[in-house]
Amino acid sequence: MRVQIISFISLIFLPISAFSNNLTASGPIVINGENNVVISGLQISNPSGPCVTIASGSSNIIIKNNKIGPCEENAIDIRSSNNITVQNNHIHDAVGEGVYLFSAELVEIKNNKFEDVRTGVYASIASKIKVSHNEFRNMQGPFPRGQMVQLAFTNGGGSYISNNVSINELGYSDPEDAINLYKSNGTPADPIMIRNNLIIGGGPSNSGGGIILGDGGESSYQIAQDNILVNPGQYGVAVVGGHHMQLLGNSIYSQQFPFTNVGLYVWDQYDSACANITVRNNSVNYTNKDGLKNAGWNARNCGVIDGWSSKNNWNATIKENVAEQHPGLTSTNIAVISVTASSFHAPLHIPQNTIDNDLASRWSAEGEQWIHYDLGGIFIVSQIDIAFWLGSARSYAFDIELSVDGTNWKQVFDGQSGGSIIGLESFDFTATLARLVRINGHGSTGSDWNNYLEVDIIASAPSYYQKDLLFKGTFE
Ligand SMILES: [Ca+2]
Ligand SMILES: [Ca+2]
Repeated sequence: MRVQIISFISLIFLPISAFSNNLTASGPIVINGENNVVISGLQISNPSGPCVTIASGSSNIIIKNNKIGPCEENAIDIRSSNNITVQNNHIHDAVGEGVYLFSAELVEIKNNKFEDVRTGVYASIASKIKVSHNEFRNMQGPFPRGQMVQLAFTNGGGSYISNNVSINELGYSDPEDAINLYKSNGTPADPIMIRNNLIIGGGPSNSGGGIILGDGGESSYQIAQDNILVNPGQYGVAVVGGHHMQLLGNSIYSQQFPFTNVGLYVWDQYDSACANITVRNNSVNYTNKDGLKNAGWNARNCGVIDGWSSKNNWNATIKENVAEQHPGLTSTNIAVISVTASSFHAPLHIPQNTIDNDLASRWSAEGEQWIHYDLGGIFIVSQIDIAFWLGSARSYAFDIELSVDGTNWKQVFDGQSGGSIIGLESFDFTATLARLVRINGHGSTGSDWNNYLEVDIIASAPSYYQKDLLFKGTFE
């Protein structure tokens, strides 16, 4: 096996963070016509081309537990190869695609984090492409790239795009469609399935949006089901050609933006013999660029659309937290994956004491201080319970901020505890999508110390959402 690895000898002179997880720095890796290769534990970058290349009939290749980027071309470039697994990598800062597939078969891409790449996953002339449980943040485009996932000329059964989270922040990204199926065909028994994806953010493209089926025509047997879209861009979910297409149970919300047009539409854009389209159980609340509700548009050139007028909620009252109204949500006390604080009273009163389910242990910090929780995935947070030291004698002042991305924070609570409660006291607020929770403590009526015995974050996630399967890299 010809794997090129450039090892740094002078580890001591490098930033500690780069090696805190025992990744070995590496230049580009090329696998050419080889079988049974595992690429693991590397920090791979390339200032002049792709980071990882798999080519020429390679088979049984596993790429896992790597940090890949920056890359001057595609982060992972796979051509004419099969049986590839790309799992639990942090793929970032690629001028090209995160994973590029050409003439590839049986590729499973799961549990990765993609960040600042041109397109997350792009496949052309491919089959059996499985993309699930990944996080995609800030696709950089530009047009015609910029998708979270695009499958082009991908045919046959065994392909799906499911349980992924896409976050595109306006001003930090240039996405096109989050998910685009171009001239691709599933089978009657095994359609190409786009299911249970959470898509947050889109624009400013005037053409890109959420999920598009049948792009380019010459398409069939595709299903978009139970996806949640919040401000996804120019449109939410669409069929633009082909036959045997289904849009089922999607929740689509957008506020007004300069680029918003319509929530859900069916239009044979390519004179593609469009037929057998089903649109059922979708909920839409979508505002166009003129400030008018524009939930759905049927161009009426795909024949009778099953369910169009009677089986959808075109006047849904769902809001930005469209996910909270999704079926199957149950709020529970979330097991956070990490807690940090701006300060603590060493050595005893550490931040971890707020999540040990022990009302005898506490976090204490003097003055204006914050404590910060990472939920390990995006949840719908609606309530936080806090037990305070001497909570029945003192009223504590604090505010709560939530964030999906660690950049944009939304204050959901600003107030005081009751001052008469022993044990956990509940603080409710509008259900809000969040991965990160920050409580800013402002002391109490007793002193300027913040003393929290226990903090329970009450949240829910869509029923399909499996936090354990989301990216768990320990790379940063
Ligand atoms: Ca607890
Ligand atoms: Ca405790």
